[in-house]
Amino acid sequence: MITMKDIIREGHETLETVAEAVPLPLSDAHKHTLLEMRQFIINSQDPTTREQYELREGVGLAAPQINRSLRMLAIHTLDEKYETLHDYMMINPKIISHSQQGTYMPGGEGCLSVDRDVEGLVRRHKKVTVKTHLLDPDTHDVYETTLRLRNFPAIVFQHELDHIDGILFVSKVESSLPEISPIEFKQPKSDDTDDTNSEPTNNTEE
Ligand code: K1U
Ligand code: NI
Repeated sequence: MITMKDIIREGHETLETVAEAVPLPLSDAHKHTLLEMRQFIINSQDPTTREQYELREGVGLAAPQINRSLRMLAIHTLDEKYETLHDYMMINPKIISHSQQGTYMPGGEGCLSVDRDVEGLVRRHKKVTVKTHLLDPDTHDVYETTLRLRNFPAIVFQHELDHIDGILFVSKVESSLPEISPIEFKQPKSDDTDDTNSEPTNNTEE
């Protein structure tokens, strides 16, 4: 099980190194690592497990953060409207196109490899189209696909992609971004809202 002890921190050379492409077909060892990375994120989002193992809550994790210099990453998060689950284990992802429009996290970004609050905003593409191999969490099959991500999931993806390119968000912060708009997060649903279909759906890729 991955815990905070396995996560390397700012200053470690692996976090400043461009990671190597992952050989395909995916080895059982690399499959295991990616599944463990996804499980870490899920554990970190469960209040009981988070407290028991003293985890920091996260929505993504890239292999270099556990000192594996490989182009693999996991994302497990709802979108900014709390409607769609984005659950991906990506191998050798590439941005094939992106919007001209930019966006940013209104309160700045955080990182499990950075143990301090960093003030400032990080410019990101609002939409990205990503070609990647995905590991299926149920069948453990690997397949190639194209994903279209926008807003919060797109920001998380770009943050994780930076990790596999040896870049930390701290090197990208700007004090203000007046020409672009931040992501708007919907207020989390309260119990008294009358929404007959409030379960998140899974993002479907093509
Ligand atoms: O890569 C990492 O260190 C994970 C990092 C990813 C990330 C954070 C913020 C913007 C983009 C990417 C985190 O998950 S930090 C925790 C976090 O931001 C968060 C946790 C729970 C709910 C919502 C956000
Ligand atoms: Ni990070």
